[in-house]
Amino acid sequence: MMDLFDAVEGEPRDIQLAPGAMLLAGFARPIETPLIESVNAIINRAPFRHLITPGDHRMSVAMTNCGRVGWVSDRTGYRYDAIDPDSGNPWPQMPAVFADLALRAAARAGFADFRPDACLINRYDPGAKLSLHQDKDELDFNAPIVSVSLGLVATFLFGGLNRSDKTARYRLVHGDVVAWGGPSRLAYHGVMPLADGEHPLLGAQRINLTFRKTR
Ligand SMILES: O=C(O)CCC(=O)C(=O)O
Ligand SMILES: [Mn+2]
Repeated sequence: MMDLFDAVEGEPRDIQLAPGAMLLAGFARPIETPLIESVNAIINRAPFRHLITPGDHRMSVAMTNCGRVGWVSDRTGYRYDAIDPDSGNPWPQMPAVFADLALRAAARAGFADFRPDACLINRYDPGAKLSLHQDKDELDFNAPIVSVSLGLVATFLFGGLNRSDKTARYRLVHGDVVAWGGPSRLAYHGVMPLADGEHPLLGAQRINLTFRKTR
């Protein structure tokens, strides 16, 4: 396990997790306020909800989306959909501050011209977790995934291309960005159960923004 626990929080630095996978520590920190304001505007129109998996399991992470399409799950499967199934309306537009962050972070990680059309917004309350999975519902695997952490600290698991590959653990703090693409695009990853705590800006939760180019 790579130990990042003694690193200085909020100090920008880049760490390679694997070929094509970079942790940009503190990258989103300078725009924390507009990011949080944008999240609040989105969840006003498209509130967080706990999706049901095809296996009839209620996800512990609460989710919503912005962008042209949003990631949804129900008993029939996973998909990207232009309509929020809860409201029947299109998802809120992707704010410019989101698209710009995703573009800049991807470029810094080595992926030029990243134009995501979906942003999945995850809310982890203490105890919520995301089991090891691949992001593979997109049609375009040439584009990376860009993931932004806000709020409480999480332990992120990052493995290889097979579920059984060994995973490394990374501590993600408020403002960290992880980008994975190229040879790591289909790497297995997940989030350990969130530890309780109180973040000065977000309270007892972690918010994650995951940018995807779906087509
Ligand atoms: O919360 C995270 O850091 C990862 C989220 C994720 O993997 C996903 O939404 O697919
Ligand atoms: Mn994922």
